[in-house]
Amino acid sequence: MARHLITSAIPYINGIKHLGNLVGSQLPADLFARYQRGRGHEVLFLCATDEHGTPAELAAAKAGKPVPEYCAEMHQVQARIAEGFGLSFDHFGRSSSPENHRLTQHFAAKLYENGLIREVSETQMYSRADGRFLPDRYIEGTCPNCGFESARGDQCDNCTKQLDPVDLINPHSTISGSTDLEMRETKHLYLCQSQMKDELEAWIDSKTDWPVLTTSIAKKWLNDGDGLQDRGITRDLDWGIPVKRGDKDWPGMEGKVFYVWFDAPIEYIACAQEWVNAGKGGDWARWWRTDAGAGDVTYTQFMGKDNVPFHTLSFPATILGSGEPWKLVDYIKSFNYLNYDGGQFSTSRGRGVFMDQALEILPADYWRWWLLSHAPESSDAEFTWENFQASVNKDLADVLGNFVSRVTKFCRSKFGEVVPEGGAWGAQEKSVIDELTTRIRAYEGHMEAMEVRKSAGELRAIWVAGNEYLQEAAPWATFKEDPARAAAQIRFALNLIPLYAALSAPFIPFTARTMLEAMTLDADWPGDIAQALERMPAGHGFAVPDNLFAKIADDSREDWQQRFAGTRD
Ligand code: B3M
Ligand code: ZN
Repeated sequence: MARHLITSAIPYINGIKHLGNLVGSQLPADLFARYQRGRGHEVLFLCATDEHGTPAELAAAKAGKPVPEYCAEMHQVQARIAEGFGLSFDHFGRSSSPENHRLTQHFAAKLYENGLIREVSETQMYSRADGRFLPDRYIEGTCPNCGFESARGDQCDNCTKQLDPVDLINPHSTISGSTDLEMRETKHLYLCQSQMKDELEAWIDSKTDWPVLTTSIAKKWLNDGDGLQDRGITRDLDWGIPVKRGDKDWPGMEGKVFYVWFDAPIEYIACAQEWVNAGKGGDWARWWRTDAGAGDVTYTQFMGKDNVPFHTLSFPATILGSGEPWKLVDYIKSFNYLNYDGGQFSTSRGRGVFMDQALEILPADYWRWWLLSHAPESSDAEFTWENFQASVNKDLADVLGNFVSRVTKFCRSKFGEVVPEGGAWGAQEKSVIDELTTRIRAYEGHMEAMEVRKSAGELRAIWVAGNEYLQEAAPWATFKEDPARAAAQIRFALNLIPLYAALSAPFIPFTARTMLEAMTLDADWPGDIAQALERMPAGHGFAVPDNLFAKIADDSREDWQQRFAGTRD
């Protein structure tokens, strides 16, 4: 049994995420976690809300609530929606947890002891109109790298370059719009990433199996300009983790907090501690400390491409720089963007489908299937309602749903709700077993490699094989001349249902459960396929499930297209 530590990028607390966010990290991470559990491996799957920084402050202000109260509420909301989508986190933590406070302050102390933090007196943008220093996100201006006009102070959304606010051309305050900004002196801590460049580069070079998307972004920022830049890790904000050296005050840093991107990845570790403290697990260290058994853990991270620099450079710099035996990530699966109907998803403009709305209109599995089978892996992908409708109606309703419905209903009408006898498999069944064996082994290969679209394609082909069998065997015709042979055909087809459920569960867990419940079986990953198709012998009782999927009508599609064109709140 292998051990898999899996984390999804932790979503910002500042509102409900859209489907593009979902498919870029949490959903494929869930697919992989469910698959590895299905194969019988030990999995710890963690996610959390990212609660610090200006996004949280801004959203709380907009909601008219104190930040802690806003975060506590939004965490609940996000947790409920995650559950609705079947995201099977072992724990859904909070980056504002006491565990993360302690651990973040601990890392800062270690980095300081190791000479990797320096204090920098710098001048920073102060807004006279707003009466405060402006953190990165409260400043917008033109990106010096690509010329994009709405680049934020911390990163350009257009070219992904990590920025410092002072780099921006024509900066203005996003609170008041004021350009009456002045540079004032303030002291901050910098993480000396540049000192670790060689170590980081060697580590990234050793990851020859990583997706090109991940390594190309890492390499780009590793060698950007003069090379890896030192990064400011503190901010003049009220909300966040107070800057301390372990539990000791940090002279000169009073009233400052750590930068959200410093503490957010540390939450991956703190989340395992929260998981233990919530009474769900016994030992976090065997997942995270190589001196406590984490040496044999395979750690995989999932994230959108804009998060890659922080996970390939900044967070590893924190881990390596601590000089302590923390587990480093083994594999980073990153994603491109999902666009929405001819444009971009936009949280600020309410354009596109958000996670709560998606669940209001259709069951989670419809979305899971479409999103995963169209995951933006090799390039950006686009959601269109036509494509979504076609994919749900064809793959789910016509292929899988129809198969289950025809087989179970035909059996009920001719043999009752028990698996009929009817003798041994013939040539037709054996050829399906051969095809399925090849396809299922290919499916496993794609799932191991986290090739999401290829996995979906193979799974669809596995479903199609069942439909084709049914079409060719035509038990309804066979029944007239040779009822025993028809019984064997139906026994074979019925046995495909629990097989399909086990294989499909990572993609469509709710439907898989319905299928298994109808067959009164538990999921069992198929080893030998011929054997797997003997799980339900003659006499095994089952129930005809309700239709697994309803087709999407043109009317509904058009309604939704209108409704989600933009203007949420
Ligand atoms: N919250 C950004 C995002 O949700 C950020 C990820 C943090 S991962 C440690 O895309
Ligand atoms: Zn740019």
